[in-house]
Parts: sequence; C-alpha cells; structure tokens
Amino acid sequence: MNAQLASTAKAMVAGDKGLLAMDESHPTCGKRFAKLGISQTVEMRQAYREMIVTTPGLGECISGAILFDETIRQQTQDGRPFIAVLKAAGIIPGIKVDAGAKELAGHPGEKITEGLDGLRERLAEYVQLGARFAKWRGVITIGDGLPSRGCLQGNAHALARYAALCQEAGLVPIVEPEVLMDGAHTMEQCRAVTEKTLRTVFDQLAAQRVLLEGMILKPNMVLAGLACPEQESVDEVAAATVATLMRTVPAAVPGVAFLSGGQSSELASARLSAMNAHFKQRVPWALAFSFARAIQQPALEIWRGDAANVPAAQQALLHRAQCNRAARRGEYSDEMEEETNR
Ligand code: 5MM
Repeated sequence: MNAQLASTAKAMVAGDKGLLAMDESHPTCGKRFAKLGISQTVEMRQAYREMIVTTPGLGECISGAILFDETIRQQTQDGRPFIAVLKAAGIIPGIKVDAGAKELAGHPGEKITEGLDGLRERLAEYVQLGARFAKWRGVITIGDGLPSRGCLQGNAHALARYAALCQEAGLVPIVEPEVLMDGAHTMEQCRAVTEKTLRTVFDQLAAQRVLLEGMILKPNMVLAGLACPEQESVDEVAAATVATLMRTVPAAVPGVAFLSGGQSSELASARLSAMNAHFKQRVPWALAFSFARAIQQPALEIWRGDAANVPAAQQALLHRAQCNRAARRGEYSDEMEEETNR
C-alpha cells in the first residue's frame, strides 16, 4: 500500500504537469455562475464540467483533476463517464471529500472544516468510483489577533485525521491548509502565519502517522493581502514562499502544488515560474500547481453557458494549462499571453 501511495503521489507532480481543481461545491460554483448570469442548475454544471474534461490536449499539461461529489458521478452528453474521459486523457481522477468550512464555535471570524464523520465509508465509495487521490481544505484567516491557537490546531488535526483515513483507503491525500489572501495584511504577516500553520499541520500529520511520501501539500503562496497597498514583486513572493516552505515542509513530501487563492491567472503563473526558475535545483519537492480559478476563470468567462462558445472556452482553458506547464519549468513569460492576444 505504501509503495502504491508513493507512486501515485509522484505521478501527480511528475514532469512539468500539475493539478486542475474543478471541485467547487454548489455554493462556490453557484457564486461563479451567478456573476456571469449563468443559471445555477445541475444541467449547467454538467455542461460546464463536460467542456472542461473534454478539452483536447488537456492531458499534456494536467496530471490530475479534483472532482466534486456530483461531478465524479456525471457523464458526457454522449454517455461517457467523466472519470473514463479523464483516464483516457491520462489524467488521474481525484475527489474533494471535505464538507466545507463552517463557523468555529467560540472563535468569531474563524472557520473549521467539517466532514470527518462517515469519511471512511465515503472514501471506500470514491475508490470504487475510480478516484486515486482526495482533497481537504482548511481555511486560516489573518486578522486582529487571528489566527487563534484553537483554529490552527483544530484545522491541522482535522487535516491529519482526513489524511490518515485516505491513506488507509489507498487514496493519496492532498493536504490544503489555505491562509486566505483576504484583508490588508502584509506579506511578512502572511509569511509568519503560513510558517506557523505549516508547522502545526506537519506536527499533526506526524501524530496521526501519515506517510509523507504518500501525500501532496497544497499551500497558499506567501503574499500580501489583496487590500494591502504594498505588493511585493514576483521574485520577492517567490523567494518568501520557498523560504517558508524550506523551514517547514519535510523533504520526504514529493510535491507542493499551490492553490491560486484569488490571484490573477497571470500572476499565479509568473510567481510559480519564478520559484522554479530560481529554486528548482535547490528544493527537495516538486513545485507544482493545483489551481482552480487561475486555470478556469478565463474559460468560464468565455463559455457563459452557451454551447456555441465551447471551442473558444476550451482553447482558453488549454492556454492557461500550458502557461502553468511552462511555469513548472521556470519558462513562463508575458510573451505567452501576448501570443494568444494577437
Ligand atoms: C482555495 O481553493 C482551492 C484552489 O482554488 P483556487 O486556485 O481558485 O484558489 C479549490 O480547490 C477549492 O477548494 C475548490 O474550488 C472548492 O471550494 P469550495 O469552497 O467550493 O469547497
């Protein structure tokens, strides 16, 4: 079992590919659809996800796709299960298994991710459906006196309990402790909170006997808050992020696959590329991506719920996937964006 977990984890971050997060829950997907006037129905969600999984060439850039409970059971209009379409493209199917971030009792302004009850049984079903890895996201807010010890420890404990259950079921856990970009905090505040968060998470992973070789870490980049007037350069972000990971992430972890967290698609690619250009030879883990918005958003804006827009939306999706593939090699540049605008 350990060898199989380690081999799947390696495959998820192999070469210059990365992960595509398409695991938005109904509320999140609904919000993204609503902004573009797309109706929030199961039919529209199916059509949107079909557009994604049938994108020609996607498997050349994407190693694995994170699905949502509804999506893993869906099929294309011509009757092919999404899971089969992904596998045929060489993309490993995965599944989001957390039940969402809820208010943390006694901790105003903070959240705890739920979903441990019944998880062993749900994981067994996802294995039957064809999933080979799973994802759970904990949310950490920076604020006045936040994050609290209770929030950090509660979320880290839940992530570790989830990860241990995944490995017991033969699924590689993606461990996602997200320090949110919301707020006016500085990059230094984000660095300090991210360091503390990752230390707490790896302490709990050790306590729950999680096999480090058989997991993937999905962290935030170290960035100033979205409302902070001072925003560091691409190279400064890359250096701060890698330095924070070097202090906290054991070398046995095969890969770090970043979330984009609300960055623009271009900045997410540029920052990942800078990390690989400057530090790839010096870090023990792959520096990869597991973006949702930074890959999907341009395609969603083109698609807008209209079947006639599918080819153009797929082209935009593939373009972002190719940009991030270049970023894994440290070779992304602004010119890649200009080429498509010509
Ligand atoms: C942080 O969100 C994850 C990465 O997406 P971005 O690259 O857009 O930041 C993402 O996988 C997220 O966990 C899913 O979209 C599901 O979110 P919800 O809130 O619907 O569970």
